Amino acid sequence: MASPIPVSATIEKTDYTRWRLRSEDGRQTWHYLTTDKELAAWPQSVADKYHLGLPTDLPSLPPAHSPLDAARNGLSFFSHLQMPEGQWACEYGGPMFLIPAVIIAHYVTNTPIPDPWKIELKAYLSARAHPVDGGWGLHIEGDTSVFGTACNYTVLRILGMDPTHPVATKARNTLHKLGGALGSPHWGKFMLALLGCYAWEGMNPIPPELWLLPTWIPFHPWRWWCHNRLVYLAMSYMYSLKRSHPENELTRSLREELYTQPYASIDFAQHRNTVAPGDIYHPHTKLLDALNGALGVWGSYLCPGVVQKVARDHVYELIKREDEASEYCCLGPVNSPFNLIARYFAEGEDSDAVRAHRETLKDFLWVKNEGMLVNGTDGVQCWDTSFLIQAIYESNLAEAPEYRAMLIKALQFLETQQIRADVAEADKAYRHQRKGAWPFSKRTQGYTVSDTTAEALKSVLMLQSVPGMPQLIGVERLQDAVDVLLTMQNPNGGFGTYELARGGKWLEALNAAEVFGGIMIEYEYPECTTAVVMGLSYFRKTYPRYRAAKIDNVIRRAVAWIKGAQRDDGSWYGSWGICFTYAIMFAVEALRSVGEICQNSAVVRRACEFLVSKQREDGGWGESYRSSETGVYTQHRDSQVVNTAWAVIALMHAEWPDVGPIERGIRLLMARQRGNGEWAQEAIEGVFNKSCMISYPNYKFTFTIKALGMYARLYRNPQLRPEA
Ligand code: LAN
Repeated sequence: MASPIPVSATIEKTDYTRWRLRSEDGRQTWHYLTTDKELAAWPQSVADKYHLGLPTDLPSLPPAHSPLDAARNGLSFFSHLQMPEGQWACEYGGPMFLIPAVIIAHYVTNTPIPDPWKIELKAYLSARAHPVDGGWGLHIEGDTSVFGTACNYTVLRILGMDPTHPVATKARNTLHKLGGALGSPHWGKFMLALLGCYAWEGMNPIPPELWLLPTWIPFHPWRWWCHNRLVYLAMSYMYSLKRSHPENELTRSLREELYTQPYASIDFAQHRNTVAPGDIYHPHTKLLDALNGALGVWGSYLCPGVVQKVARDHVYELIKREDEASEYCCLGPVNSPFNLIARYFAEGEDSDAVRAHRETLKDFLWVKNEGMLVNGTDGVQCWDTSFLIQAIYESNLAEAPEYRAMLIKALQFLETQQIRADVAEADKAYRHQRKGAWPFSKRTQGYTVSDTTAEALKSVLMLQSVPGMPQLIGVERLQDAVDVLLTMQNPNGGFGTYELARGGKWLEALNAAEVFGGIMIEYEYPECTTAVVMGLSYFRKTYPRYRAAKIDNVIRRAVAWIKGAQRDDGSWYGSWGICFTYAIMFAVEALRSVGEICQNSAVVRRACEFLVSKQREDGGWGESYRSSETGVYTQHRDSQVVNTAWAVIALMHAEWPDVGPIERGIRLLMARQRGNGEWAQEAIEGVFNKSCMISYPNYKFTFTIKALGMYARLYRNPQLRPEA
């Protein structure tokens, strides 16, 4: 077995006492201070230290003798991490293809990379290299893949790591064992082609001309899930130009390092469909291969140059609309750097758009003990803030004076982050209504999501119902949020993420990304559907007259959809958290809100029986990310605090008649708490597109505190010893 690389011996680090996290109107960016004057003027906060893995020196708290003590201790710790603007920030890493997208974009657009970033990016990739083979996977816990290894190896070289460095050597050897970069999936090939380290003729086509088709065509790109649509939008622009970074010493060298044969001898056109078997999650269908073949002929021989130009110009207009509607932040960390490259190719270095993009890329960067990484979004601000508010409310602590200031700040944050206007000419940009919505991250990013809007709406309603709480968000604005939610229900009653489903499920047959599942269209999700049911239910309680018939109808159909989505074994498949435990928690809450609990509902009983059957010896629950990949409940090696919190919340909502399993779960949560009130980071919590995992580090606080607090409220806070 290969030996692990002694990281400390070979990897440089910056001085961690110099990093600071700033938040301005929800925009979070890390800064490395260089002068003593700066350091004196801007002290490091507890939150900075915590995120960087430095000692926080928070005191030990009195030991918890009851679940409420434990919830309070958790809150005491977590309150120190609140940002001055009122939100909670955290790392949002996991995916291992985001650093390549951002760093390759820097390189291709001649955007300087500051030295402290270079040092910490190299440190992060070194820390996250697979301990045995030295490669990288699709995500931090995944098996080594060609995509992860080829792209992150390339990043290390861009950042100045020598090919003879032990980290680079080990990764390259592994890449070669896997067949070299020829086996990269589509997005990997694309990034290497931009750099000039893969030939454009080896790419399956991404023609911008698709955007010129009439919109009634069932596979027109406007119908695709927005993440897929916007990544392919930018890709199609660059594909059509077939422009690469000019050859230089580094790219010439990479051309030889990345492959198992001399670059000049490779017939790239033969490798469009070469993908390393270990990388594939969603294999090509015959339909996709046929379409790729036809589009290849179209692009090479049939498409008149003028049509290409018209298509490219049209796509460029759409890219500009995306930039402007998001203040250059963009939907996510792939289309953002890709849009930067498109704008750079079209307008050159000195354009305002290029400058603006260079700034906003910083919104995606994060620094932690292991180094610098790229987050899955420009933060988790609104989402985690909503869950913290709900945790306190469900624990019956919202009126406690000691949390008042923290809650007011959280409410103030949500007040500032509601989206107040629709996108200009929304139809032309294929954008959904957004006025009144809350985004996942910050207002300026500008995307409504059904459940981020609903969770924030619910949280605001909860807080504003607390006596003496300032009424920061007036009824019109709450109605705006309701209005958006009411536009987001699909004909079958379920809710997707950002938009209505615009295309048929058969479109998944055209999924060209190879490494992800469920990427082509909006699907309905129990998590999103539940959140909307809950948001609307809270609203209806407070404002029973506004659009009452419509709201009743939407809730009724949503609940019916949730029931219909239950699997035969009583579970629901979760798409955004791991996995069944997550979705069951949501579904059961929605059912409870319409009065269905174990005593009167077979649906709820079956869900709880499923959960109880998965409880482990130590009283906890622990689900592996393999559940998300395979669709089969898979136990993690260990119980997990976050899964346990989700499971006991579900059982409590459902009023599972036997308190035994719930109490054993609660004891596990108490036993895992540290003396200062925190919980340690365990396995990765979240997922997208079935195959890629993503971290939600704040869940170990928000859901755990909620579980403990709910237990205290429902079972009169008995004295409990932590041990099971
Ligand atoms: C997210 C993050 C939040 C998440 C929830 C709100 C939790 C969910 O309930 C709905 C979907 C949503 C908004 C979501 C969708 C997909 C995202 C944006 C992500 C998982 C974070 C990163 C991911 C994005 C697709 C990553 C970039 C990769 C591509 C395949 C483009």
